Amino acid sequence: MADLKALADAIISGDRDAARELTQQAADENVDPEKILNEGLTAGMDVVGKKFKANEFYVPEVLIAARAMHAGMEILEPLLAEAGAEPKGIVVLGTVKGDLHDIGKNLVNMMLSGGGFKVVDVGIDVSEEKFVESAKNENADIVALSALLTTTMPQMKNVIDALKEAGIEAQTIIGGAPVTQDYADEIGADGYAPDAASAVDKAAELLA
Ligand code: B1M
Repeated sequence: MADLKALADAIISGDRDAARELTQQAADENVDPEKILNEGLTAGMDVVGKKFKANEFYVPEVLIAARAMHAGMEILEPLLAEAGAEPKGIVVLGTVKGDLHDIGKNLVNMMLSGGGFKVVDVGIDVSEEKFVESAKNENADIVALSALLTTTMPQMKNVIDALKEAGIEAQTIIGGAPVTQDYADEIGADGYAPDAASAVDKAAELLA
């Protein structure tokens, strides 16, 4: 019988083969794909996020868990699409212009995807025009900006201003090592998250 607790545990321990097998087993038994996602894959990633925040897990453990999550998602995605399951929200995510750092951004992507959001990753060195265009095209609920350099932080304000100018109502979340809540307040971002797991909480809070 499908064991979603074991599936969550497979994600937490980063066991890709077990994650794939247990997802397939649950799908074969016609368990609702949303239930498999929420009680298996996302439940596991939620624990991973909490452990990461508490410094019990580090970047490698998160990457391995995300890899296991992807293995399950490969099976689940077509089933979710068939069932017409809605994501929790659409997030356009990128590292701002002039900045090539993407390891943190990729973790944010993995956590948000694991948390049930549709993430459109627009990459690194992304101009304000590109953020505006993607937010429009994707009908984004959230535009999420990462910056790792003190010299590229001001670009976050340019993106936020450009979104406002274009009349885009998406909420904005910013993060990255030099970014702070004070800075978010200063430039008019809707939210700040200090780490990838907190970005999921913040996104959920903003869309609640
Ligand atoms: Co660069 N680099 N780097 N670098 N680099 C730093 C950031 C630096 C602190 C190193 C140092 O001097 N001690 C320094 C910045 C100084 C500053 O501005 N304050 C620096 C510099 C100066 C530079 C160059 C200018 C160096 C040069 O060429 N002279 C250059 C700039 C290139 C450019 O971007 N234009 C440069 C280049 C590079 C590499 C390309 C070599 C490489 C990046 C590879 C890649 O990303 N694919 C690199 C790396 C690896 C680093 C360090 C060593 C590690 C960054 C990292 O990935 N950390 C870094 C020093 C350090 O941090 N120890 C450094 C791990 C990652 C998981 O953490 O990205 O902080 P982080 O993400 C966290 C949170 O910040 C948060 O969640 C993540 C996980 O919880 N977070 C968000 C991130 N984005 C978020 C978005 C959110 C929410 C949370 O919401 C949307």
